Amino acid sequence: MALRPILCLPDPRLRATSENVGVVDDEVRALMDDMLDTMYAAPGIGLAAIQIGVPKRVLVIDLAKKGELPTPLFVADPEIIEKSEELSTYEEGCLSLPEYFEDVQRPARVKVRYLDRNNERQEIEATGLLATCLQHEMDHLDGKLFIDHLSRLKRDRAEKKFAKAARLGEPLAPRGPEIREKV
Ligand code: K1U
Ligand code: ZN
Repeated sequence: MALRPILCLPDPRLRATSENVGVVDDEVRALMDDMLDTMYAAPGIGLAAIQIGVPKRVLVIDLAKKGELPTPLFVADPEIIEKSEELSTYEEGCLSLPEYFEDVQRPARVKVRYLDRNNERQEIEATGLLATCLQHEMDHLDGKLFIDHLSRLKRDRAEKKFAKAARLGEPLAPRGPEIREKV
């Protein structure tokens, strides 16, 4: 197990498009394990490989709350094969944009095909926070951040805030938002 540093905006590597792994072998499993440890330590509920500087289409998610049994989801080479017309709104955060939270609207339900930790093909139908988190992490694999779903004004403001923090070397500590769906 190893904890890896998480890249923060404006690191240009966050804008890279990640490559499929093709097969989940021991090397990918070791990456998944490091990602899970890094995500738990942050703490967060999801992490994409590019956030630790590895441009592979791999992500991990665990929505279990403090005190609940861990329920990690290991995902490689995911594809959205269905998405709903219906949208839902969550306040999103990102470990690569510490202390920044905004409402984002996305499809309320998605069906995703992927390879699991044992290299087996799986399909998952997700709603609620899991659907949001899967889409957020899959965006990272295409170099997309949740601020790209906001208005130009909000996105520019966020980019300036993080550029300034990087210039000043400000430590922006990761923090969890109050996760709830907007009704
Ligand atoms: O950086 C990431 O991609 C992870 C991100 C995932 C996410 C959060 C909210 C909506 C969509 C996707 C996070 O984990 S931010 C931190 C966070 O949400 C959290 C931290 C501690 C406890 C609970 C939540
Ligand atoms: Zn993120």
